[in-house]
Amino acid sequence: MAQTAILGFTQSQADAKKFNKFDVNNDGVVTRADAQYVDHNVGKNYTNLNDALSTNDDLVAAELQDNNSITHTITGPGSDGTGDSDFHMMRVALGASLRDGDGNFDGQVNTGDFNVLAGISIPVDTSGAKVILTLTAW
Ligand SMILES: [Ca+2]
Ligand SMILES: [Ca+2]
Repeated sequence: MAQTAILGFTQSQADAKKFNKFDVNNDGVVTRADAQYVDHNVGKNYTNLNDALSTNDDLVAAELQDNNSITHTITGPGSDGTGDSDFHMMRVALGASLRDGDGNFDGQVNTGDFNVLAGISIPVDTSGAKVILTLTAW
């Protein structure tokens, strides 16, 4: 027998309660802000009390694979052995709206991203000299 409604809800009410797990900041849309949310929680584990107390972020929402740890690499150090990572899943969900090298998640790839990736702060070069970077943050 096909189920046409969830007990206590009409189908339209149940549909309205559906959510997209990639909307990790729960603002109703999946954007680069969700990727940034996952990114700044990489390395945390929502079952670790110190990690949970270290942020106001919802670590359960940022952990997309349901394996406790929030990861950003699919192999090697920092990976969880699943062959995927939370950030990679977010990246796939965003597609072309998250560009390679967009380290500050503003939709542009420029010197601002270099500063983020290098962990430094330098003045913007206004001399007209071109800086060509090929960066991949993930
Ligand atoms: Ca969102
Ligand atoms: Ca950027």
